[in-house]
Amino acid sequence: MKIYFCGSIRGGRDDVHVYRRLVHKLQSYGCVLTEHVCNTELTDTGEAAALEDRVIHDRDVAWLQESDVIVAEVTQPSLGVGYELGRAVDMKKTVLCLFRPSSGRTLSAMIRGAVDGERFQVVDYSEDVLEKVLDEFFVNLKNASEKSQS
Ligand code: 6IA
Repeated sequence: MKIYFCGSIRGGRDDVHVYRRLVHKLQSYGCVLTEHVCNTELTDTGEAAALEDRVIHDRDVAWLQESDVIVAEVTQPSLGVGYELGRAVDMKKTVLCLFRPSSGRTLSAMIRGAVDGERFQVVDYSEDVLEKVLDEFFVNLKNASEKSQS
């Protein structure tokens, strides 16, 4: 299974420790194409590597296309994550968005409002149940895919 993980980079790196835990757990389900998102050396100026923005964009869109599932941590608002989610909806991908209400923020209506009871989900969670939330999501995903094959 190919997993595309989204998390804020230039939108701010406050939650990088959460991204690390999520990516670590996601790696038990498959290959995470975007492991760099949880790199603690990557700053919000995004200059850790000399990749041009166009190259980053085109490579990420290709990875999105290639992925089986997209998991996004959406607590820290990020234009790039919002853009990736919009593209993912257009590609009819299965998407899980994770939001921490304890942040005191209110999630964008364009993300919360995209929930369709089918492919696009938003789960409000807290860090202490992070692994459990992912376990539930992937078990349901597996059951749904087995059902559609039988
Ligand atoms: O607007 P933001 O920078 O917060 O957007 C973050 C999202 O866009 C992430 O989910 C990434 O998938 C994608 N993204 C943004 N910047 C980069 C990037 N910069 N590299 C890869 N994906 C990115 C250079 C970092 C370097 C380690 C290659």
